[in-house]
Amino acid sequence: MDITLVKGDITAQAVDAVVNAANSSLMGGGGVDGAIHRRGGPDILRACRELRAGRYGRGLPTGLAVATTAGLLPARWVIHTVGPVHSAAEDRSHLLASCYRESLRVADELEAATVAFPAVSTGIYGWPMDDAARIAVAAVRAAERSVTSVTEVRFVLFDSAAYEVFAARLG
Ligand code: AR6
Repeated sequence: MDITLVKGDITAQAVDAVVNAANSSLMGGGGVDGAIHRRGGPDILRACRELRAGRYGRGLPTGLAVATTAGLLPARWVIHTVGPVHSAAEDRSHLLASCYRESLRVADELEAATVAFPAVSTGIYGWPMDDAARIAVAAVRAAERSVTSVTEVRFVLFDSAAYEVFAARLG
């Protein structure tokens, strides 16, 4: 499995699966979530509503992941995951690691080969970039042994500062 880095917009990635930094409601929001729903069109929200009417009636728990159509995005699926809000009082890093692990498990179930991740929890949810990069890289490397179909994990960083932090972590 290759781990690659791109500076840019996650909604422009031509991959099998794009990961969304969603919230439990699955009803959209700002940041990556807003961009994905804007560019992907109403089919994604429709699919999220069906999940809320069915299996995820109480919302998608933090650290888990679920797939929908990617609508008009140049991808086949959106995998929605809910990152933890950063807390100085409590160590929630296992939940952030779980977002990467669970998203890759869902991607593998779909037989996706290429998966693009944003830096989950580093925007509105306030996670410091360097710590988030450390957790993300470790979680993806740890998942490497259990995935069979995924051949590329692409971290898509929105700005140069985030890109440099991930590049340093990847070595
Ligand atoms: N492509 C790639 N990265 C992006 C993009 C983009 N188009 N837009 C923002 N980023 P965030 P979170 C970066 O806030 O912290 C939503 O309201 C951004 O600079 O999208 O997990 C949800 O509904 C940051 O580094 O996600 C939730 O309520 C990173 O992506 C909440 O925000 C993640 O920022 C989730 O917050």
